[in-house]
Amino acid sequence: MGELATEKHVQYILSVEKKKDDFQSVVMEHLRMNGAYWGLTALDILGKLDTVDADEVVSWVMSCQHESGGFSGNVGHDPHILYTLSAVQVLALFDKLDVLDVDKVTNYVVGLQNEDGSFSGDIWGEVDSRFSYIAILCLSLLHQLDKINVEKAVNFVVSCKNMDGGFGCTPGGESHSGQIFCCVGALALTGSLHHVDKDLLGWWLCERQVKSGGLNGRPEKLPDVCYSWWVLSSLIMIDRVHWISKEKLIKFILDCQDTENGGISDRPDDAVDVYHTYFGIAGLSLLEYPSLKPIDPAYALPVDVVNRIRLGKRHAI
Ligand code: GRG
Ligand code: ZN
Repeated sequence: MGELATEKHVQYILSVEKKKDDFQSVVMEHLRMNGAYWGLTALDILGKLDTVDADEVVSWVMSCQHESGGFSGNVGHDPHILYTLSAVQVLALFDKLDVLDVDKVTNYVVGLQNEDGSFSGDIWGEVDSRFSYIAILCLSLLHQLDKINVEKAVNFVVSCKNMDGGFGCTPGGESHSGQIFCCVGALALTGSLHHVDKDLLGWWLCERQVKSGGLNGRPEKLPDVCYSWWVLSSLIMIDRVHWISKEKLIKFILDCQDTENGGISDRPDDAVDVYHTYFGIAGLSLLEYPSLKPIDPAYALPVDVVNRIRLGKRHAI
């Protein structure tokens, strides 16, 4: 089995962060904030965040904030809760949360909670359990979770639970590993994991491992490196990670590397991108691959960053 081509991946991520006008950058323009979170978190897990100019990143992030308090995917675009979380996470990576007007960001997120406890993604009102997780994580990072109705938020997430133990994007929606990560994460962050049937969900999740060792997102679908994050982090949060073969999954992720030019793809021999590079490296971190910083499965940030934030709260009290 090959090894993780750490140095190549660092070079690949740095080159993507710099290139502003190639094809991938053009299609990614509107979600550059998410891209920044993926690339920078991957660099941090690899122990190479110091190769980036923190001030430059922080000032670009802040130039994406709107009057409403929310952040957009890039300068001049519309704000959305998806980009607001990425902005907060990037600032957390650099230990720069203090540049934020916390009340302003908090008010933006609080304003997106609906009467039934669910969250809309932006002013247009789309509701999805992804946004519940994002709102809860964002406010947890800012120590402002008490500003929303947590009980109602949890009830909405629980209402997205299905007979198979999984979760969908809204009540009645088909179980999908991505939504399961969001719902389990939201329940973990609010101390509500007792709502999960761990054996039933663990069974559904471990069945996502296919012959090649990779994980798929739903029954009958192809394996994809990003599910090494969505499925694996969920299994860890419910203490059932020993139900899959870690060795086989490590091999699948390593087989998806471009060992010549760096980067990781969704499946072996496909084209690499920064999204799958991040989730491949984050998956390996969850699998305790050597020399990688451990990542927290619920916060989706390196454990040392999460500890720094938790410690900050204790000092504030
Ligand atoms: C902080 C890590 C982090 C996330 C923020 C945006 C978000 C919260 C979570 C997204 C969860 C999600 C729905 C992930 C799934 C993404 C994905 C690969 C969707 C593809 O779905 P299909 O149906 O593909 O196109 P399959 O694999 O089912 O064929
Ligand atoms: Zn994918």
